[in-house]
Amino acid sequence: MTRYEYAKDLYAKIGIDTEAAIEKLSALPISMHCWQGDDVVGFDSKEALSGGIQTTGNYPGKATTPEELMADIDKACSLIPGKKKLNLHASYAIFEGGEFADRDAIEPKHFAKWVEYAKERGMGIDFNPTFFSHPMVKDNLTLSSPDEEVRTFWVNHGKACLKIAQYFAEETGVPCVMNIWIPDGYKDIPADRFSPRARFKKSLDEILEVPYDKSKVYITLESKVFGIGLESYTVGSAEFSLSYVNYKGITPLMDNGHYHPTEVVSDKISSLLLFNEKIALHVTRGVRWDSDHVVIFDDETKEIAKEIVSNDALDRVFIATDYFDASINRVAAWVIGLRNVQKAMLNALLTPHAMLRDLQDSANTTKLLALQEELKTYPLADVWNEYCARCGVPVGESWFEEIEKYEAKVLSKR
Ligand code: RNT
Ligand code: ZN
Repeated sequence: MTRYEYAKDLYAKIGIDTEAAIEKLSALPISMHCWQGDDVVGFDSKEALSGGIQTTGNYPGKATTPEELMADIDKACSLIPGKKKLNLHASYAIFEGGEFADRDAIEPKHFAKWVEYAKERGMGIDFNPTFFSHPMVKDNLTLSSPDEEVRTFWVNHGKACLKIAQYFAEETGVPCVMNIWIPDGYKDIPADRFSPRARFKKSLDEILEVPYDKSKVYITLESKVFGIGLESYTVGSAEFSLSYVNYKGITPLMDNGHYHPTEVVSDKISSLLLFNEKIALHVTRGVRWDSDHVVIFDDETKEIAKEIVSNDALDRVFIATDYFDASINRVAAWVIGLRNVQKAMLNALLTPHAMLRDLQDSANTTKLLALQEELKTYPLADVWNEYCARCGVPVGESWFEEIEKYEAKVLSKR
């Protein structure tokens, strides 16, 4: 008997079909954020990263060209099991032959190379307008700016991006999630909290005037609690974002780094599922603040996965990663984080949710706690290794040898 067969029997005894779990996981797309590969720099301007987010560290070998970034994404994908979707930011537009278009004027053709890349790999593409790291971000404001020239520039950026999102969906045949996140806020106590939010609302209304196919593009709005240098007030707060989403029938996006440190996204998922057809997540790891550390196999990541699976919402939740660590090998950072998201999903798929729910409903909380704790030492690793092998990616820590080789051969030469 192999270790997998032994595990399969053990799980069968608690009513879990490991084959079905593996099958479901193989079909679940995880949207992989391109920006881990180059510290959120992009290709359209060499402006320093702004918007109250920060990459820290100076590990050698970051991608500085589209070719390098694509090669690094390929390397990472070869070590990550499961289905991936590519998540791009507008700042990753690829200009050729000396041509350039500013953010308010980008067009689908500036992303043709990415479409070609994704199609060759059978991947869908998600998209994000880039409302930061640009000279038209004035006084840390974009869509909520009182300066009409600034606000209009960013409205036009949003509109341009919506057209590009639809192009991605049409080209790849896979719906595109277009996520709107703006950094707008104030470092110190604002005199007027209302007007910036009113302007943000107006700007979003204007962007959404662009006709788009709702079966092809899902527009999401990501809230935030605060950014670095913007500690006292955030225009796109949780209340603003949820209310706006509700008013326009778009999709809410929760990033688990965007709440107060004792709030957890796992507890918010069920509420949003009750009132939204779809929801979206940025899976990250905040350490004391929205630090965007690499996702690990920790309790909250497992709990988020549990909420998706136990609420039978695998086809209602858009799962994307969002972190940026510049202090370690960036390809490894992708692999570690995405393998952990996958592992957390597998862990949730191997949990007997119906049985546990019955214990809750019959108020048998003693047995519930006992079982929840016993399940923690079930042989998840044996099913995980089987899943990796079937996906054709390295089993266990052997993937790291590939990182060492790639670093020696490619990254260290940059
Ligand atoms: C910032 C948000 C946002 C960004 C990316 C780069 O706090 O999380 O999602 O991380 O768009
Ligand atoms: Zn995010």
